[in-house]
Amino acid sequence: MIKSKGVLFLLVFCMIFSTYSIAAANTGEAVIGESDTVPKSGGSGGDDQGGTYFPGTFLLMLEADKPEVKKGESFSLVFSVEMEGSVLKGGSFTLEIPQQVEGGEPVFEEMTYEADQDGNITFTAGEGGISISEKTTIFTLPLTVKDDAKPGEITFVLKNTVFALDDDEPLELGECEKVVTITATLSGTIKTYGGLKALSGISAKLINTGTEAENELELTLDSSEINITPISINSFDEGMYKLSVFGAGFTTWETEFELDKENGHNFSITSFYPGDVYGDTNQVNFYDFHALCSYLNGDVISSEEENNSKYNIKYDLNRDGKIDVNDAAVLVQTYIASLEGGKNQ
Ligand SMILES: [Ca+2]
Ligand SMILES: [Ca+2]
Repeated sequence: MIKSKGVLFLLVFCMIFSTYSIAAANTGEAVIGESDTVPKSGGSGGDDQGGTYFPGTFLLMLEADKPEVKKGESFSLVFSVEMEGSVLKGGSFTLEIPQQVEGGEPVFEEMTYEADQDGNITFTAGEGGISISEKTTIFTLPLTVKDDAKPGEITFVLKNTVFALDDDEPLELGECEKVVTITATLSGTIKTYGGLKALSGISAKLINTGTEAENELELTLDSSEINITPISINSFDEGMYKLSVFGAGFTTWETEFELDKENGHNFSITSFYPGDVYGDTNQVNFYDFHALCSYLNGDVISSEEENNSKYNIKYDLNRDGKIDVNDAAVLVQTYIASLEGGKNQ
């Protein structure tokens, strides 16, 4: 269902295609007629020879560089215009930005602009204006989907569009909109313990329990947690899945669930514990502490030393390249946390 919507939106271009009827008078003035598709119109034009030159066709386009976006993903909204034979001097518009996204600064082509807090933007072209004939980009707006955005369609509306063309009165053009779909995703955060420095030997897999097809998930580490990079639900068949997070020296975290194509999944994992260096019970306990201390035996074992066959990553619980008393401290900390949090929940 979401896929078919996505195809539909590929076809949705915001276009206001406005044809003006022009009646030339002997005085050289041209009268711009009312248009069904442009709520208001105005302006006049003429040349010294009495002919009419005011452009007959306006095409405004609001487009996105991606029809579907995920939580946390960046994309661009592009406003462009096609007006045969016109020189654009400046203008203004109001841009409504849905709350599911946050934006950067718009980037105007060869123009300066001012924006107020209500989304009203006034722009001015450089000296002499900008000649427009073929499709010309007015601005590009970089946007990012917020991490708490709900999946679904969002609409960008550009309205109150006024263009100053040539030396004529400002011309009020219509409204323009673009629909973008935020796709349901699988994402998550994994709490870390003891100041984890790297993700060496740590991975997460999504396994279809029916077909046993496996997908390795991309992980990133920030100061306090591991993030599962959001992945579009549309990539997966419906059915039951297992999510596993595992690492050398860590307890394994697993859950089974039915894929929710409408809403997606966001896992908050707090019981992926460093310290399970001994035994197969998926627990951190005194035996692990004893094993680490015996292995360490008062030495600092570094992965930096050449041909260091003694370094075993499973004991390097904070993944700083050394096995030392700090890793024993991590084990104690995680042992307490695992007592409070229960066994591998
Ligand atoms: Ca253990
Ligand atoms: Ca270490």
